[in-house]
Amino acid sequence: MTRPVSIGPVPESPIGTTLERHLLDRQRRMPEATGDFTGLFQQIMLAAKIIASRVSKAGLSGILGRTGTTNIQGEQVMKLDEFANRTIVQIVEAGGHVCVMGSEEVEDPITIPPEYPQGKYVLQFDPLDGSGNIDINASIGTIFSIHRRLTPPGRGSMEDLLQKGRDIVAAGYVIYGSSNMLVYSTGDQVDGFTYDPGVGEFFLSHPNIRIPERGSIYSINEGNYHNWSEGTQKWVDWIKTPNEERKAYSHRYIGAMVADLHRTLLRGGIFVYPPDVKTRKGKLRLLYEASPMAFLVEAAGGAASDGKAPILDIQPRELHQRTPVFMGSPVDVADALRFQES
Ligand code: AHM
Ligand code: MG
Repeated sequence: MTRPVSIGPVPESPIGTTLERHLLDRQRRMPEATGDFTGLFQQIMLAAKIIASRVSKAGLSGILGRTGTTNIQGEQVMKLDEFANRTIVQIVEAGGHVCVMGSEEVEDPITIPPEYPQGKYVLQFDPLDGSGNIDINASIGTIFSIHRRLTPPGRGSMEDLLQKGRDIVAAGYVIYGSSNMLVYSTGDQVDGFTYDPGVGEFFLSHPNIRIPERGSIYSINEGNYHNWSEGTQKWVDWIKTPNEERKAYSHRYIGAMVADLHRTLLRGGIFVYPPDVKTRKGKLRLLYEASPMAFLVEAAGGAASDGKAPILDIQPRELHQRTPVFMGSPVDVADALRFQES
């Protein structure tokens, strides 16, 4: 007779909190919720998984793409940012939860085809931010924000898109890095979820992210030094010089806003894209880059300014409007802004 083999105590359930569960728990706590928001978010989550899968094969599609314009299935090889844009549009437009979308890749508002319902939300996104990093296999991301529509039921319009960041219902980003993460907020707190490719789910890994009061890293494209105002130049000279209160700050610049701000959220410090001294304009786009990130930074206890006012209070006038950006730990942002006044 064979003796039973002891397998020890039954292990605890390894199941963590999935993003799906997190959204449903939130929905249940709001009795007036219709499930529309959760539905839209689930579509964004699906798009993120599809984009992540394609991004992880980016080097491969480059090799295949070099031999001609078709891949081995005989399909056109699309640029990754175009692919990301189409993925989000096609999934969300059919979902029935939005009435109009705005994307960095598309000049005009993206309306919903008549065969689909017109929803009550407005989605704005940068499908693949930092796309210059694709070819060198460095981090890139997707940024998004959700507003309620302002116009009555029917087709959405530009008016729905030109809303302040302060009125965002939810914003987030997906970072495609050494692991893929989705970080989002509805304004009360910021939560981060890491993607487990084996399971195909995002799991809560960074609950309630709080940005440190002050960091030790500044992040700016210093190659533009000679295009900056004297105030910005003096601030950078000051921050990289040690004084009696602190060491010199370290400099880090990945060149993808999502990645630079992801580090800033977790470690503290400051990310800056200042105005050009001649044009007085910034590079980053207000509606689908600066505003969603400012919403997350403020929700995590940080500050986000265009140099004069909070980014979330800027009234947008154009879909692709640009703005200067000073974001991060509240003390570091306050220091940078003091130099802007000089
Ligand atoms: P993109 O959306 O076309 O990729 O451009 C935005 C990116 C940001 O992610 C990044 O912070 C910035 O542009 C980098 O610009 P620069 O190369 O001028 O430093
Ligand atoms: Mg971008």
